[in-house]
Amino acid sequence: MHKVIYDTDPGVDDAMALVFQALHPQIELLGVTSVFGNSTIEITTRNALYLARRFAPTVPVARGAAAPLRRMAPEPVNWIHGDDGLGNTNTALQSDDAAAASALDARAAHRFIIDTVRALPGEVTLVAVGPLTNLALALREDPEIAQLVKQVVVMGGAFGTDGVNGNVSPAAEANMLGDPDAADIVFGAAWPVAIVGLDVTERTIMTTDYLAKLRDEAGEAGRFVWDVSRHYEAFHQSSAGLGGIYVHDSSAVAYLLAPQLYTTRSGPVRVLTDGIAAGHTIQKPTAFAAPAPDWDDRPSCEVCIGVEAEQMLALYARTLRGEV
Ligand SMILES: [Ca+2]
Repeated sequence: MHKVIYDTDPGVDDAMALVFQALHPQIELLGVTSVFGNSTIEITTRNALYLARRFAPTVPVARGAAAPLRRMAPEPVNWIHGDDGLGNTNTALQSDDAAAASALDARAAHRFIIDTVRALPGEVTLVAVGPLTNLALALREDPEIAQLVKQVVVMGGAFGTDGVNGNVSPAAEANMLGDPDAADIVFGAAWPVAIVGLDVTERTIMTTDYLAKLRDEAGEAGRFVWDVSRHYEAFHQSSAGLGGIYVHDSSAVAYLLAPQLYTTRSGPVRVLTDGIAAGHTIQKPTAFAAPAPDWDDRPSCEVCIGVEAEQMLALYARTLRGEV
């Protein structure tokens, strides 16, 4: 059983990954923490509340950071996730905002993370699929939590294994550029970190046929995933000519549930924090012989460099159909 805090900036693929976690019997969601990223903190928090209420009704939601540690908040990427952050379905907009706000946990997200980790030492996994600001703030306020967290699984980064180094700039993946300082802090802390980046998420594609099958065979969750992904799929079609969508955030959940589906490479990871390549992730693989002082004193991370994509997609579909 995995006890999970889901740190997220919903976001279409965030929503699809929340459904995945809510329906998988080996995941116990302890909380959902919001962060700016795909949209403003107001919209991502509203979406997190909506998603939790609909798919994980007893799970608390805590509002997180509105901006990165040292930068301006990025503009919402409405052309990818829709004006409402959920593919222009406007489902969350129709919810009762007053009731939703009163359901928010009183604590800030980073405080919620600290309290939950301290209450369950060694048991909590952080699945982080947005900019890593909340995790960095938690470390800053209570550095000892690094020793108390079971595992951190991050969706983010790109390590160039297929020649891909980014998606929002030629050098950076979106969550890394969202807060490069926070990412460099999180990858440098003494907790076990696995990084699920574009090297595997862009090799895992939900085709239109796959999504249509979910719609027809996976009940309410399948219909929701279909509806919420229409605008997102149109973006993938127009920008990459893809007949489907890349599987970003749900890949972090799949790694947690089935790490055997992923090939990983060990070694410390740095994130460039300034300049034209800000947000660029660079690992020093353990096998790399030359000294590299900026990496060598940092803990090793597991970076995903290969995936059994068909098996990942089958796991997601089985989970939504209630067959796990
Ligand atoms: Ca996300």
